[in-house]
Amino acid sequence: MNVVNRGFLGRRDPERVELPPGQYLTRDFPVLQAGPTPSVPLDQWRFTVRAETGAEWAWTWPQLLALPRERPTVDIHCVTRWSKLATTWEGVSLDTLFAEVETVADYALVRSHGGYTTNLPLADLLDGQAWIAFGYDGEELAPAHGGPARLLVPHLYFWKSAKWVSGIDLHHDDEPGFWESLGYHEYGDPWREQRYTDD
Ligand SMILES: Nc1nc2c(c(=O)[nH]1)N[C@H]1C(S)=C(S)[C@@H](COP(=O)(O)O)O[C@H]1N2
Ligand SMILES: [Mo]
Repeated sequence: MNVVNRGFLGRRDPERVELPPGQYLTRDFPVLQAGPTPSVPLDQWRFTVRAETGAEWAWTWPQLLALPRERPTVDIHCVTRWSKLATTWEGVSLDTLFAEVETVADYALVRSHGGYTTNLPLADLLDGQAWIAFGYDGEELAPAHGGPARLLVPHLYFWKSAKWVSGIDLHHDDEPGFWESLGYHEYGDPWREQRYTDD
C-alpha cells in the first residue's frame, strides 16, 4: 500500500537522496528564529526594493497577489543540520518583481519585519532561484514559518530565506546581515558546507 501510494504520488524515495555534507533528513518542519513572531497586518504590508540610486519599488499585498504565481517544490537545508526534501510552496518569483527594478548593484540585503536581515548576491535571487512565498503545502504560509510572506532561496542555507520579509536593499558592496555578522558564512552554500565565516 505504502509502495503503491508513493509510486502514485510520484515522490522520490527520501532515504535514497543525497544530502549536502553534514545534514540529516527530517520530516518535521522545525521553527527557527532569533526573536518573536511579528504580526504584520495585511493592509499595511509592503514589499519594498530600494536600489543603490535611492529609487524604490513597492508592492502592496493585493499587488503581490495579482502577480503571476509559481509553485516550486524544493529541498531546504538549515545550518543546524536538518534538511527537508520536496517542500511545496506558492509564491511570486523574484524575477517577476525585479523585471521592474533598475539596478546595477551586485548585492542584496534582505530586510524583515522585526529587524532580521540577511545578505546575498543579487544574482542568487534571480534566474528562477528565489521567491516571495505566501503558501506552503497547499495552505497559507503560517506566521511561525514567515507568513504572511517570506523569502525562499532554497539553494543556500535556510537562514538566507528571511521570514516576514519586508524588502530588499541593493548595494555595490556585500554587507553582512544578522547571522553573517555573528560568524556565519557570507554566502552559505550547503553543498560546499559554508556554515561559518572561514569555511
Ligand atoms: N525574520 C527571520 N527570518 C529567518 C530567521 C529569523 O530568525 N528571522 N531564521 C532563519 C533560519 S536560521 C532558518 S533555519 C529559517 C527557519 O525557517 P522555519 O522556521 O520556517 O523553519 O528561517 C530563517 N529566516
Ligand atoms: Mo537555520
